[in-house]
Amino acid sequence: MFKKILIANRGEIAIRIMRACKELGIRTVAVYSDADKDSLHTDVQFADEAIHIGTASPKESYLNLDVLIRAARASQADAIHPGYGFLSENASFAAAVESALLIFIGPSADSIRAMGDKAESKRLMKKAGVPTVPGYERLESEADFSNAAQAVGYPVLVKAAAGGGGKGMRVVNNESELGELIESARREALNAFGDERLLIEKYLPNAHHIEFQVFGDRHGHLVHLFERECSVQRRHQKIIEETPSPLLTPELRKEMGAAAVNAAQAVNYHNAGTIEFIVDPDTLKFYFLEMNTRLQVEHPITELTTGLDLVQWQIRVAAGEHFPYEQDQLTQRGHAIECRVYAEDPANGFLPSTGKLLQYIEPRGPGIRVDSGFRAGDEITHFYDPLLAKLIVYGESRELAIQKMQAALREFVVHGVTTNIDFMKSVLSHPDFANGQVSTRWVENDFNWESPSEPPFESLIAASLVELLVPLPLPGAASGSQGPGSNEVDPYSPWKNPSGFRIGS
Ligand code: MV4
Repeated sequence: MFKKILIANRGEIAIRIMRACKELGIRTVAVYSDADKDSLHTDVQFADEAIHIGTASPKESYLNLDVLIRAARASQADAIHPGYGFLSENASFAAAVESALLIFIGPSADSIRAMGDKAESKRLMKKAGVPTVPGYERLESEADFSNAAQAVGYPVLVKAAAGGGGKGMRVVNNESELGELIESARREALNAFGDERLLIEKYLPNAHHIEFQVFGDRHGHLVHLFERECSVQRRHQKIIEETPSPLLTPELRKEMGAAAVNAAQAVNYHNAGTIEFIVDPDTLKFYFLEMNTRLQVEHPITELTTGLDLVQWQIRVAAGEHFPYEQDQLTQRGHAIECRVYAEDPANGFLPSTGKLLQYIEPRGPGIRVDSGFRAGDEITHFYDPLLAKLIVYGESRELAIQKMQAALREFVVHGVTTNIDFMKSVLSHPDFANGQVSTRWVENDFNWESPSEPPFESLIAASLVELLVPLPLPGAASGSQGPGSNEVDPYSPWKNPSGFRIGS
């Protein structure tokens, strides 16, 4: 097993990975930029060492391959965990890590490369018998595009061949729009990926986004860990994820799971990965979209319903261990939901909200998990993702999980920055959500949110002052008393003496 792992990331995911390392008895190396000098992920309670890697600009720190590999070497780490985002899906980074005789905790550089190109991965999937959306690749002339669109039938979707995540994507409703939208999609694709190749697909307007977690070891054993329903999203930013998906039947789940395993096997996949599908709710047909060759933000809901620690297993299989469970030994139990608490203002076009976290109290209780990289007093800056915390709950059923999430959101206290907490409460209490009838367009097209009217600014100031300045008394304790038990005739009361130990008998 590894003795020391460098975590090439920041915030909540760096902390999540460090917790797994501690549990496995592995030492941890944090890295940080100028902006993260005092960030929680560098704290001694999580990291054994912390290495400064550059300026606040990601290009000069968390995206700098050379500096990260040098830091791993200098600290004598055996392996690097990339987390999600940053360099996690950069095939050159994975290759450079291995060239430096370190272990990349993730798939091979070849798997990352094969799945990185959408046109290429789509061709691979078709060959492997994984359903893909009807469409055409390798289009050159205007006539090629026009014929392809005609053949699949409008509306069509124009996508960038090089990348994913919705960049360079255009819905084309009829022939007259085609030329212009191809031009703008080309420009955007060239800008984002340095590659202007496009493909055309049949557009599925009411699709659900359902992804399957896959997991493989280095010995060719590969399973799926069921699905996550991620349709509640806005501008390709996910907001709420849950598992199981309310849309899937046991038969469809089995079929999609088998397709996900096939997809991953086609690129000799090992470690954690995710196969994204869209599902047409009318026909219940499913189609491969892309593969994310990394751990995902929403992995905790899979952990809560399967009972597995995905990050621990990522580390263990990277070190060469066998993944010990067969597909038929793996089960889903209960229901889990994740809400992404963002520092943003839903009433103002979801603009990021920056500032000092004046007050920050996470909800607690049975079945509640909070993954966050912040504590009260921290500064939320514009340099990085505005994700404040992931609130994850487990309930025996979907209804109970929704109720628990509602209560937990009400308990979450954040002062100093604006958050989407009220927005999410409102989504969770919408009948469409209760019925599980939410497609990827729902938040933007069908959900009309009105922010609750705010209390006057003066009362907010007064309330904040009270919270900051007035010390809270112990419940039931008059000032100067011996504590809550002092009136009782309990000879074992810890209040009998200041140390809490009994003196004599
Ligand atoms: C689609 C689609 C409908 N039809 N393809 C969005 C990002 C990229 N992963 C592909 N995406 C989509 N492809 C066809 N043929 C709808 C989406 C889509 C989407 C997919 C997953 C999650 C959120 C989404 C939001 C809008 C559109």
